[in-house]
Amino acid sequence: MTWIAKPPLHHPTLLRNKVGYTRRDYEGKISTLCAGCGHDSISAAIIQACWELDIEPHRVAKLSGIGCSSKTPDYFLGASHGFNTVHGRMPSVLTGANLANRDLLYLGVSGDGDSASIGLGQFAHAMRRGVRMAYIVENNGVYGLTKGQFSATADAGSKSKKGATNNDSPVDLVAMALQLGATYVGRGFSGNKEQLVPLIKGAMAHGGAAFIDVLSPCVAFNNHPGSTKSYDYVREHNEAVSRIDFISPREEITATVAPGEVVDVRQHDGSLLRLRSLHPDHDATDRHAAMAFMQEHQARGEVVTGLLYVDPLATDLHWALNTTGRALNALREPDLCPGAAALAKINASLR
Ligand SMILES: Cc1ncc(C[n+]2csc(CCOP(=O)(O)OP(=O)(O)O)c2C)c(N)n1
Ligand code: SF4
Ligand SMILES: [Mg+2]
Repeated sequence: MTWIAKPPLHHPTLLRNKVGYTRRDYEGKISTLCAGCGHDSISAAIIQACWELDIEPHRVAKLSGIGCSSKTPDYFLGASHGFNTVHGRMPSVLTGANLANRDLLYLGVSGDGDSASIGLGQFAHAMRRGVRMAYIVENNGVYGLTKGQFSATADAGSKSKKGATNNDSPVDLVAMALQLGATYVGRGFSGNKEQLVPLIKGAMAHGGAAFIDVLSPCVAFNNHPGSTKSYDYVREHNEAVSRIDFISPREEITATVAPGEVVDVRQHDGSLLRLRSLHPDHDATDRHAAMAFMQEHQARGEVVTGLLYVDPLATDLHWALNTTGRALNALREPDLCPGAAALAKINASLR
């Protein structure tokens, strides 16, 4: 059915957001992924998040690598900027785009193969440098596109569809993002849209490197008993740390909740993350506590999901490099060439 184009006309009564768009305006082409693939649910959550955030589609740049996961930007935000890069190279291309034009909102979409194998170095440096973006890994524990080989996030002892055992230790991108200095770190599950949509909204509004690892079962190659990335396994072992509500700066804060149950975290743009703690011993604003909490629960075989860590005062690479506040691609010759007198002054200071 992938040759069928979506009809461009929408029903006139469809609900519009504050910038005048319907949810359909945030969709892309018809997906070519396998029916039931977790990645399609993540695309739906991204569409929902951007529509609810009232983001004008032309303000978003979506970049990806190679893989079934990296194909998904074709299926959402069809009116946004997009760049499908080389396998594992999304972070560096996104970094360059972000430095050239800081006025866009950057969405990096990747897979566990794309980010934890060939792109591990790229992932690490984007996180540690604080490149402002929402970096989403659609994690299924296999290379889906190339027919189901174990990826670097496959758990030791987990089994392939044909019964082979994976003996290698897994790379945990959440633990790495925390250690490397990412300032917004969460884990979601493609089967839990209620949790995923606000996680994505918080990441899009975040002022630094935001990372979300989304467990996203591959129904073709990794959804069998013995897999730790199947729908059944994740549902049975999921341990949610918090329930998150995202409140944009324009919304009135009306909910009243008993103190102690809720932590309000205000991000730099004024948006509010309202965290209803489901675990009294989890503090999402303490990086070291978040790491210890996650590793403790992981050792018990639990898959911890929710917002694990956030630094509301996050800074980004532009701040670190002290770049100009205006997008570089908007600077004209008079801005870039200060003139002969300024050059003479610089030369004199170097003599
Ligand atoms: C440089 C390079 N090496 C290898 C490949 C082959 N290749 C394509 S996709 C892929 C793995 C994709 O896995 P993942 O990122 O987990 O995405 P998924 O398909 O599982 O969503 C590989 C190894 C490639 N395209 N380019
Ligand atoms: S092969 Fe797996 S990851 Fe790729 S589209 Fe099919 S279910 Fe999704
Ligand atoms: Mg994969």
